[in-house]
Formats: sequence, C-alpha cells, structure tokens
Amino acid sequence: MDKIKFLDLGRQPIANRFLNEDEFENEFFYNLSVGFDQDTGLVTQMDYVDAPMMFNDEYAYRGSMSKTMRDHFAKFSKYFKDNIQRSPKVLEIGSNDGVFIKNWNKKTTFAVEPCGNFAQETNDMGYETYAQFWDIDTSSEILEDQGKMDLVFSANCMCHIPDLDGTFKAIQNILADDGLFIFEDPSLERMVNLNSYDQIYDEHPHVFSVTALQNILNRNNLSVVKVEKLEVHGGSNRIYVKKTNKANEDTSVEDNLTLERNMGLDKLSVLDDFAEKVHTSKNDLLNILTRLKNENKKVISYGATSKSATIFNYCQIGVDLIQYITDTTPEKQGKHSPGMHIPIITPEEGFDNSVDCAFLGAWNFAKEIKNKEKDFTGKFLTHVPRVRLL
Ligand code: JHZ
Repeated sequence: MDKIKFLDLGRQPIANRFLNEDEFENEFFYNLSVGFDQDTGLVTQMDYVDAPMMFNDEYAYRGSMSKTMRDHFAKFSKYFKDNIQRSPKVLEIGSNDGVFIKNWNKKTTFAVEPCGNFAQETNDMGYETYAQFWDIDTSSEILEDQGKMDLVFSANCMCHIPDLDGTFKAIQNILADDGLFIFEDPSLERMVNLNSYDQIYDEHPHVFSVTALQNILNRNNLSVVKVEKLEVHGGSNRIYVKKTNKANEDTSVEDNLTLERNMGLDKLSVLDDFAEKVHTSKNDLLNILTRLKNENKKVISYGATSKSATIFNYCQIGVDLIQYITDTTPEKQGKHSPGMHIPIITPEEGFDNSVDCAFLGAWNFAKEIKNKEKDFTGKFLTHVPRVRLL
C-alpha cells in the first residue's frame, strides 16, 4: 500500500477497554493516524493495533443494546427471506451477542466470533459459533464442516480487519457460486459530510468508500452488485457482493461511485479539508464545554461509545469537563472510560433533571435517545455535523 497520512488523532487507548482504577497505570496507548492509499483509494490507518489487543474474552460492546439495531437486523432478515431466498444457509462473520443471527434458523446458520465471551453466548443460544478470527484457515475449516454458504453476512466487522485481500479471498472460498456476500459498515461519504471523525478508532482500521471497496473486491474476483444507504451508526452502506462471473450490477453501484467522484473522495485534497474541519470541531467542543464549566453547569456524557473514546482522547476531555458517563451496558458500568478515565454509571443513577447538558456519545442513536428521554429538561450536546446544543 502506498499510504499518505492526512489526519493525526493523537495518543489513543483501546476504545472498548473499560478500566478499574488499578488498571490505569498500565493502560496501552498508540498513535492514531489516518492515511489515504493511492492505489485503491482506501482510507486506512497508518499503523494497525494487533487484533487480540481489542477482540478478546473481555470484549465489552453489545450490539443488541439499542432497539434501533435490534429492529434493523430483524427487518433486513425478514426482507431477505421474503424477497431473496426463504431458507438460505447463512454464515455471519463477527456475530457479537447474536443481534443478527437470532433472526435466523439455528440449524442452517453459523457464526464466527473471535471474542470468546460472545462466541460462548451465541453457542449457548444454539448457533454453532467458531470462536476464532476470520481468515482463510477459518473459512476452510467451516467449509469442510458445513459446506458452501448461500449468504455470508457481516455488519460492522469488515472495516475492523486490516487484511482485506485475505478476508475477501476467504469469503470467495466459502461462498456458493450463486451466493451473496452482504456487509454493512460506516460510509466514508457520511463521515466526511457529517464531520464524524469519531468513526475512527483502533477497531476501525478502515472507513470504506464504495470506490475503494470495488477496487479491492475486484482483484479478488468479487464484484459490488448493489449499494444501499443506511441511517444506522451515523450513516452506513450495505454492500451486496457476488462472484464476478455471476455479477449483474444494479444502478445503485454507479450512482454511488458517481456521488463519491463528484465529492472528490478519490482525491487527497478533500481529506485534507476534512482534517481541517476535525481540528475546528475540537476547538469548538472545548470552547462550549469550558463555557458550561465556567457557568457551573452539570455536564455528563450519554453512551460510553468507542466513538467518544476518540473524541475525549483527541480533545483531552476528562472529568473536569464531563463529570461521568451513563451507559446501559452492564460490562461498562462501574468502570472508567479508556484513556481519560471518566467514571461510567447506570442511567438510573446518573441521568435525571439535575443534569444541565448531556454530550451524545451515542449521537448515532439521537432519535431513539430523545424519544426515550422526553422528560429531560436539560440540553443534549453533539459534535455532528457541527458542535451545537440540541
Ligand atoms: P454504539 C461499537 O462502537 C464498536 P460504539 C464497534 N467497533 C462498531 O463498529 C460499532 O459499535 C457498531 C449505549 N446506549 O452502538 C450502549 C445507552 O447507554 O454507538 C452502547 O454502549 N443508552 C463494534 O461503541 C453505546 O451507548 C441508549 O439509549 O461507538 C452505543 O454504542 C442507547 C441507544 C445506547 O457503538
């Protein structure tokens, strides 16, 4: 890869590692910088954190914590069965706590999940789960045990894997000749337009454009046949892929490639502008939080997200500016946020009308949260698409 660096987000911790006080001293940090690969147009980190540092038996993120995501996967699963294939043989890569597979038949659905705690959970639910990383060896092992797959599905996982060629070769290996590989991840177009630089953290080595994906898939004899724009996770793309010799392209592919070309996402200058805006966003956020502090307002954060780890560490926001974070995930409660060590408590303990302002760490669920917190008399604060009180 011929990468050119365009953004430096500074010293960062493992975004999903929530700590007890006695773990602060030995916390791991790395430098988070992002580059543009001139060969493929891929936006990718300059250096990658080793996967087992992030994905292990203590992994804390649960995909099923939001109704939005539970509904999202239930709706897609129904759509697939009603419109594409009623009873496919399915493999999910990165099954987390089973939020997607629970919509599918236990006998014909298989999963890969490297975080042992969650692999155990989905095995207990009755879905055969391989507790290992996705690569050609895993693919061959599942092929031998279960045969070819009609649907390989993956949500918020492909952008987590540094070696995309190896990943796609392993998919090519297990996909039935007429099978579909469908995956969804945050979109570069949305990140640039929303200035949501917090989509970048250790677990997201890449932020995908359709352009870059098409380049990398094509050299592995796979082709994008359809692109759907999704609202989830701050704007994602659902990419439908087939083996190149079976591919029949929908107009949505060219539409998205044209949109990205018109935005200049295939050029470094647009990403340099984005980096400038990220810097402005940091200053604006620090200004507003400092003003609120000087006015003696009670400011907290809503949702101990990976995304907010990037923001808090890049902007150096600690307990002097944000008193605590509330989060519904049991694994995060009672711990401290990565890097800046802000305490995390339950919403029952910490979210009430004594709070003047709540920063939306989970801004991607703003609609769900505002709906749930109708009685909140304070203000929400967000940084997307620009820093403002809602
Ligand atoms: P959420 C994770 O990112 C990590 P994060 C990962 N790398 C990825 O790609 C994306 O997910 C998909 C809490 N919450 O989904 C639950 C409330 O407290 O934005 C979660 O901890 N109250 C795999 O961490 C967090 O917020 C609520 O009402 O950035 C949301 O995390 C709701 C709705 C959520 O992902």
